[in-house]
Amino acid sequence: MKPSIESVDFNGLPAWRLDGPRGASAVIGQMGAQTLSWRTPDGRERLYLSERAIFDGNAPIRGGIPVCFPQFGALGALPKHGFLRTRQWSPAARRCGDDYALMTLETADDEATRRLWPHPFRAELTLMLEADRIDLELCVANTGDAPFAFTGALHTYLRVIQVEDAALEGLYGHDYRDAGNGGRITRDSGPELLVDGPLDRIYHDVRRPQLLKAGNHSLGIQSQGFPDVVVWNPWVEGCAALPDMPPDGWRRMLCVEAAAARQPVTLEAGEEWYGRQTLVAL
Ligand code: TA6
Repeated sequence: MKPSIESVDFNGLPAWRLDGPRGASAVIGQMGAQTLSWRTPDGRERLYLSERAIFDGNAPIRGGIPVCFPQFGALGALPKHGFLRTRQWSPAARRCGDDYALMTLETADDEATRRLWPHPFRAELTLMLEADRIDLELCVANTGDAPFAFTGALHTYLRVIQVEDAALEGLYGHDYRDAGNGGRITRDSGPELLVDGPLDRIYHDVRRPQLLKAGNHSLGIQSQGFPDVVVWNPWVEGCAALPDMPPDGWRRMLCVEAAAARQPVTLEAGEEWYGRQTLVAL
């Protein structure tokens, strides 16, 4: 079957389904331009989406790949993770070739965003699906006549069978801000990161790719433009405090996020910025 893109209903919300080569597929929602599913040709779902995620068109959706902008987390006065993840985006481009399907959604400032954040901007999110790989690219343009600064992330929820058996390579030797330890800056000193408790870390200036080893289903993770990598797992108690997660949800996910969090990005008037995260099934 040739790659194609069609409009679908996803838990009652408008979305697009991308069918890629060799049976790969992805779903991207209109709300938040959030990638909600990515299946590789082996039929395996690679993203975690909570069974208790809320699809009311207003609340952030727990799982997939939320787009956080213009604020990462609670690092400022805006709503947590900014306001793009709950906005309705518009389709801007779609293209299919023999070995890919690509969809771009866009959004821009309006009265509602300017009430929260007074800057004119345009944002585009492009999802490109290939057989064993997805690329997500966020492009932000400053359409005003004064500079602005932002933080943000592609808040990727990766699905794992059992997080205690997973290991993340590639962060060795990097400093991270440990939100679980009062924001202390710590240097990672293990060749691989194992998850055996709550994790909420911002790794700084990561230039190497990461490798998530989860059973015999490994995933390569690479980013460009985003200097930081955030690793998050709420573990048992943290998960219990999240009403939109099932009690064992923590076990099925690990967030490995491409982020610009430590240092805000400054965009001059008329300038554009790009950040990309690539996931490759190995
Ligand atoms: O990226 C990690 C993080 O900032 C954590 O601190 C955690 O709260 C998570 O994001 C989820 O945030 P949310 O607002 O979606 O519940």
